[in-house]
Amino acid sequence: MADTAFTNATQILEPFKGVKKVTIEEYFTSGHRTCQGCESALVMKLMVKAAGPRTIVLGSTGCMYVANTTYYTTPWVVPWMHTQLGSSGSAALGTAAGLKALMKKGKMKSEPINVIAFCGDGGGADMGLGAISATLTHKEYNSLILLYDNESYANTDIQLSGSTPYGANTTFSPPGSVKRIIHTRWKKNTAGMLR
Ligand SMILES: Cc1ncc(C[n+]2csc(CCOP(=O)(O)OP(=O)(O)O)c2C)c(N)n1
Ligand code: SF4
Ligand SMILES: [Mg+2]
Repeated sequence: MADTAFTNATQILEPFKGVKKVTIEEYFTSGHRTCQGCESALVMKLMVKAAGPRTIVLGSTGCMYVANTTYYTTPWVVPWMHTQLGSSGSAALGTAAGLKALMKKGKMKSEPINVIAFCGDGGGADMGLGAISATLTHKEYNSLILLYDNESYANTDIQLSGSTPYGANTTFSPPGSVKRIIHTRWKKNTAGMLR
């Protein structure tokens, strides 16, 4: 039976005003093997705290997939799915469209569910830029794409990405005694391009 109450609504989330107001519930918890002090893991932890429990997370290949889902372990408390390196946009759109269809047909309760697809800078600023661009053209589906930018292809040993800043020392741009600066491109303005 079709659900006539379907509205395709977005969740209204109140911002945490101050560190003491941040919820103690964890939706990204222990069980990962990121480097100590990993900033990208902190992004995941805080992102899903802000989004709340009615959230589906999709993650493209990279550190936040590989180090977070070592065989038979995961820190994700909310539903999570891996997607291919360049397909965070497609995964977000497909999931949002799937939820919309199921809710419209009355096959699941009609309620706002956050669909958040994350990607690294290699996955989002380089490889998956086209898919993200296409997803942004579909206003009829609710999804969010979060690019965590560690300014390199970190998971495969810190190679240059389009997001790597000028002069950075990476495995593809090691400084030497003859040439101190190997990487001479400026960082890509991904958010600006997409806007
Ligand atoms: C199509 C494809 N090409 C290459 C790889 C190998 N690969 C796995 S993770 C990764 C690095 C991804 O970098 P980024 O998206 O910036 O995420 P980070 O590892 O920095 O978190 C690469 C190149 C892959 N998995 N798929
Ligand atoms: S290499 Fe990967 S796991 Fe380590 S700090 Fe960087 S993003 Fe985190
Ligand atoms: Mg990266």
